[in-house]
Amino acid sequence: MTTETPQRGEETIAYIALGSNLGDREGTLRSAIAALREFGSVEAISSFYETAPIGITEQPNFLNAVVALRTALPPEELMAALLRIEQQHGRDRSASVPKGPRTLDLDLLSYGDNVMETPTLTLPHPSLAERRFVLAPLAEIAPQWRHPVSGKTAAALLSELLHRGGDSSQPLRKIHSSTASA
Ligand code: PH2
Ligand code: MG
Ligand code: MG
Repeated sequence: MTTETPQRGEETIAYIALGSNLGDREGTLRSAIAALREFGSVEAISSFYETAPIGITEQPNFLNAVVALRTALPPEELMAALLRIEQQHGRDRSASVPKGPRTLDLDLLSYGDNVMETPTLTLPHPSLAERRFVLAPLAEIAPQWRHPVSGKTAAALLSELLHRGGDSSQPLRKIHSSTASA
């Protein structure tokens, strides 16, 4: 019941996480948000958060953000569009280390209430609840958003993560969304 893919033409809110830690990070995020407008309407843009790298820590700091996109594209097609936008911004998956530095990373966090797992797409994003660099901007634009499996809000997930000690991606600097918006 929560897993139905909408009919073509029906619109759904998708949340997309953006990250960049190579080149003109802010310019890249702005340009990626502009590119998303081809696939729907951008309803909200978080601040841009400067964050320390998680995982491989020997890489530059990231600039992270989350946007809400109202779209009629089905989830697999939206995911394919995100990969194309990554490529258009210099992302070369064949020549780079997994979880390493990248000009642009676009992760589909959620697509309405969809819960699905295919070889190319897992919804909601499996590590969403573990990453402060995702939850902080998500909770900024959609504190009442609910995880379709746990039923917890973005605000609750962020506060739980912080109570567990968080991770090392606490915001180092925030570029306000009014100045960050594309
Ligand atoms: N993305 C990763 C690995 N580590 N760390 C931060 N702070 N921000 C990211 O977007 C990020 C990361 C792989 O996608
Ligand atoms: Mg990622
Ligand atoms: Mg990714």
